[in-house]
Amino acid sequence: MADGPYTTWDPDLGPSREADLAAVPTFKPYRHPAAGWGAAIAVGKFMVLKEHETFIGTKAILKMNHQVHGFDCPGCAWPDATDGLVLDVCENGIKHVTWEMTHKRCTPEFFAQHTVTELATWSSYDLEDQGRLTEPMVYDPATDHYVPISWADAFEMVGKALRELDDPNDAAFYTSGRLANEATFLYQLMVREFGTNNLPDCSNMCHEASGRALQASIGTGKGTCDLEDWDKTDALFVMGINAAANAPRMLTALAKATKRGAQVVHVNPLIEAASRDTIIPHDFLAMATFHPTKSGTLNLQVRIGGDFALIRGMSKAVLEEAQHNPKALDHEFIERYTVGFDDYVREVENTTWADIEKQSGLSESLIRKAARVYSNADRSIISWCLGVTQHEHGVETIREIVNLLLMRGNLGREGAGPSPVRGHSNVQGNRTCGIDNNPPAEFLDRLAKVCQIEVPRDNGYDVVATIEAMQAGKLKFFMSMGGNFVQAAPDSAYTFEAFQKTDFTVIVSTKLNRSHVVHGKRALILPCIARTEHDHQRSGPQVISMENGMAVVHLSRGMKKPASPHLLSEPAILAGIAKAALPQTKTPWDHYVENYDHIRDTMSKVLEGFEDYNRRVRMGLGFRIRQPARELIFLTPSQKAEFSAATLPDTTNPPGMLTLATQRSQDQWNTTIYTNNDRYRGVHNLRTLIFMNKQDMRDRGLKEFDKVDITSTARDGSKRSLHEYQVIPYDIPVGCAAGYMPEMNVLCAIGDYSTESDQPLMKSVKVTVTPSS
Ligand SMILES: Nc1nc2c(c(=O)[nH]1)N[C@H]1C(S)=C(S)[C@@H](COP(=O)(O)OP(=O)(O)OC[C@H]3O[C@@H](n4cnc5c(=O)[nH]c(N)nc54)[C@H](O)[C@@H]3O)O[C@H]1N2
Ligand SMILES: Nc1nc2c(c(=O)[nH]1)N[C@H]1C(S)=C(S)[C@@H](COP(=O)(O)OP(=O)(O)OC[C@H]3O[C@@H](n4cnc5c(=O)[nH]c(N)nc54)[C@H](O)[C@@H]3O)O[C@H]1N2
Ligand SMILES: [Mo]
Repeated sequence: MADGPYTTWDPDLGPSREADLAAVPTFKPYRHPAAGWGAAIAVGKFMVLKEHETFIGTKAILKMNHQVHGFDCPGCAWPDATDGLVLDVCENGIKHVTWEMTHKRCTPEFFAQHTVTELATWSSYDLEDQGRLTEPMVYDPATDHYVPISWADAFEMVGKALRELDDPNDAAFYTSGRLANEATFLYQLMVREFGTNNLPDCSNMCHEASGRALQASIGTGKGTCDLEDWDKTDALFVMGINAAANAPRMLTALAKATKRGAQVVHVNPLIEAASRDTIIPHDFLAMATFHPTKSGTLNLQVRIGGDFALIRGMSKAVLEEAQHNPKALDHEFIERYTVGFDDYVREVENTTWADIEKQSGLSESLIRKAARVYSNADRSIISWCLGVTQHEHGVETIREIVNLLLMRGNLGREGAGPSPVRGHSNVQGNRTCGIDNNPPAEFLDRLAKVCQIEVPRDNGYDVVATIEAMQAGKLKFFMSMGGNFVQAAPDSAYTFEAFQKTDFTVIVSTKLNRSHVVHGKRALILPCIARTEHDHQRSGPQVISMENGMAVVHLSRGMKKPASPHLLSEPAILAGIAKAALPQTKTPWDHYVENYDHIRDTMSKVLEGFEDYNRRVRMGLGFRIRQPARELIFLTPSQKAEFSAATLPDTTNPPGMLTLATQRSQDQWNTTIYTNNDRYRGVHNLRTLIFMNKQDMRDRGLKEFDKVDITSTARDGSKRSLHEYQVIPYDIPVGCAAGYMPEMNVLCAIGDYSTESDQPLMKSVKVTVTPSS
């Protein structure tokens, strides 16, 4: 098969290395505890050297995640501590806030100095390093520059473009998971009133599999656990999460668990830093005495894609134990609350240990050991993130996780249940508040009734379908609330080309990124107030709210003067666009923006679980959205929790190939790259790398830091390549490899998404690795 046509982009996205000649790549396996002083020093360096923001940073950090007066950390969706911890922050969050509060400004003067063609050659780091965007800008094709435009003209430009479309489905509206609930609700209202469900979002690449699996198994698309459950469980399984880097505040929960004698089992092809020990960052005594606490009791180094087999093996061991131990299963629970158990048992019995070992890459004895941990625990939680979801069989794997939990009644009681770890700080709230390209009919009915609009009923485009529609010339208009669509999406070169075919791209954002410099024929950059900043409207200062990864809805209050006097809030931008696009609208857009309580009043009528929203969200820690499955009410067709009975799939590699997982370094936030370091994996000054097992290196005649070309083969046979990546020998199973998103998105073929979840297969790219010529 010939090379595919879209193989031309070889990105190096971190800080330019030429700028610092001393910055030679180094690698030395990391052996220290996670968090602790390493993190504190990293934060200090970041704030002082990079952003010169020590003072602002410190003040802001004291307000971050503060139970009553603070703003919600924009870093991730991990819930805030509920046990009176005043300073529940982490390295990530501090970097994230400092990044947002930078003193640097990306002004019209900057845009006057650089053509967009030139900016497109810059690294992602250099683009964002220009600082906060200050004014609305429009692309001028005559000069190839972005030039200032007034808000009124920008709104009219968008409104006119939307009014002139033949079909509302010729437009798509993307959301990245930071958008607060209030803006989210206005956004989907505008889009649906306009007439489409084309609402792709970052969840399409993230936890779509979790939502679909949990919906099918237990009738709610969310996990059932909260932080108190994490604090009470006896066995905690952490699958496919790089906790120290991506959800650092989870380290505290893991350390607390081992301290009280709970088991913490890590399932990951890589031995990540969180699986060993941590110095709890806000335990001052531990910090002062360098005292580490264990954050893991067992490591299971599965093959990439081997999680289904591991869980199947654990189920098999539990069922075998049940033959002589009546307590191994919770018969009463199975009988009362579930259906499909017998079919599941048959399927498990039909799965051989040989297949389980082959597919998981783990020995039967190790799997039995994990099963004993599970069986010996009264209460178990299984949590997971992208290592489980971004696979062809993500949905079936999560359903298998639920099967295992159901067998021992680990649902609907304290300290037990499924617990997906969400990414962006409000990604779960986005879905709750209506960002869904396949919206449930009941939601649309209520929206139509309360807001008195006609709603579109056809399903809309997700991320991949949006890109395909762009390529086909069908998508004329693209708008994005936050995020970095072109850089986060799979198949970079293909996606760039698709994006550039679009007539008009409108990006609401805080900093310059790739989605502004790879752009549609017409393009607008609309800069907004960030979460850390005051949002003042006609009725006075406003508060906004988010839902964390454990379904708690809580307030966030910005504290800093906005980065520029020309910025508008996200609700104000949406209202401006809505009024211009919908001349007949009866929706009271100005009334909504004047006081966000008005938005919440409407939301409380449309969204289940949001009754009395304005009052409840102002109570101390906010409120938890009711989770029927937690109360053993199952909104499934059978009204019970449903066992699935999938056949164990074959996920082994084609001969000569490796399975590559594309993931984050410790020092990046999705497409935002802070440095070229990955402290917890011992790598410095290098992102264009591939982690490989030494055996796989020997087979290919490769040594540490050797340069290689990586070529992926898609399901349709097309190939994509990256060149001159450097090899790092790593403790990872034979046949598996890992490297960084978003550089490696070049290798993710657009057509390679899961048939179960529609998620791009970002953790199982089939590649060959050869020495660079
Ligand atoms: N610092 C930082 N924090 C973040 C983010 C960030 O970019 N930077 N992003 C946020 C977002 S949006 C999200 S969704 C989350 C993502 O959080 P994670 O899911 O932790 O993200 P990844 O870095 O993609 O890492 C996935 C983990 O899965 C493992 N893995 C890969 N393949 C497999 C597999 O087949 N099975 C198993 N069991 N494990 C596997 C990898 O070794 C890695 O540890 O983090 C959020 N928090
Ligand atoms: N290969 C590969 N690709 C992946 C993944 C992977 O694991 N592997 N992970 C996927 C996942 S889980 C996700 S979530 C996506 C991430 O995809 P996105 O959410 O689209 O990307 P981010 O990098 O988080 O977006 C960063 C930009 O958001 C803007 N921004 C920041 N704060 C605000 C704000 O308050 N308001 C507004 N309007 N804009 C703001 C800034 O301009 C910044 O440049 O990437 C996906 N892509
Ligand atoms: Mo994500």
